[in-house]
Amino acid sequence: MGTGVLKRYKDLLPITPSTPIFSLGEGETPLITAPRLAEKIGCKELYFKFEGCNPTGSFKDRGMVVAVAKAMEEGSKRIICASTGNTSASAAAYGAYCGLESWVVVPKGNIAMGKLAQALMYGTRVIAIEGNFDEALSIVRALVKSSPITLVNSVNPYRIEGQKTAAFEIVDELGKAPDMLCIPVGNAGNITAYWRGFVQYCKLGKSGSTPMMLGFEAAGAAPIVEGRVIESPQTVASAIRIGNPASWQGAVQARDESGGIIDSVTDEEILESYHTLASDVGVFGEPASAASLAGLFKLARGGTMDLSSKSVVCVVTGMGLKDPDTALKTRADIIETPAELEAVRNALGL
Ligand code: AN7
Repeated sequence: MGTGVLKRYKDLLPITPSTPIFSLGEGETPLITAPRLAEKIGCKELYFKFEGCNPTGSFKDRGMVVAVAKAMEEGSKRIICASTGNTSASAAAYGAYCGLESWVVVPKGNIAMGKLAQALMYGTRVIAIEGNFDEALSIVRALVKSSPITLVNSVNPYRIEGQKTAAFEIVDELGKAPDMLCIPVGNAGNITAYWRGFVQYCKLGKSGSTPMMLGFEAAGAAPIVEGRVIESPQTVASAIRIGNPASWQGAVQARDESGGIIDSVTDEEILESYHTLASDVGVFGEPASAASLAGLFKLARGGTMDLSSKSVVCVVTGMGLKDPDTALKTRADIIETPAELEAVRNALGL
């Protein structure tokens, strides 16, 4: 349909006659089937929901278009967010489209290069704090209490509403809910949103069941798994370097109501799946996005769950091109030769 989230899901979103309807082309992302990897893992069907195909390269656009439309409806002129990178790129793009002033607060030195480039190009004001995401979020939450600025982090309920549309798309495409959904967990807004979407579709009679929700945090940034705030979270997956998720309760509820789990995966496991996803499936996600596949591998290795009859969807939350540094740091096997036929032939072993 190519109409965007607001138009396509008008009836299932908090939209009124005075909500502006616009789109940068968010949503309708591919659900990619991966039969060879399914066989390797031992599950019946495996799909990747590639959210990197959204206009700014991450799932955030689904929620941002709703949050920004509502900000416009309310007459707001300025938006702000804290971000590990993707939210800032998305806020900046939709802010630019709507002519809003946008500000983003990011953890200095811990945001992928492509995301920073996006925020700057879209014309947002970037403030890099000497601190982490959790500190940035508490600063912007305090700021909006005393200034007329709309907060567009996922504590803004319209963000979650928009993001649930990814669950709708999965059910629409498969004709039913999958048995399991694997998803990275950072600030925990997305797992909350997917669960809301699956439950809503079930209540509407559009699916007969809801999936088991399997959320995965990075091991050095796993507050929900450890049951405590992590003061100084660490992980190669900078997008989910979060120690005190705003939607903590939403994630726990999704886990418990769906009979699922929230577990952690190590940086090593994340990087291995990051490479597997690209080289075995042709899907280049960013490191944080590989946490879902890493989690599925861990589950399969653990052997506690019989996956052989299960259909599994792994959410690939963001585009790998956003973080060329991690790609090039972990895959550097380039062969250099003189510009001669023989040299290239030799290099290829022909
Ligand atoms: C690629 O941009 O929090 O659990 O500030 O960018 O809903 O937070 C990003 C999070 C997963 C985690 N994958 O989602 C931000 C930000 C990617 C992400 C997550 C993020 P949530």
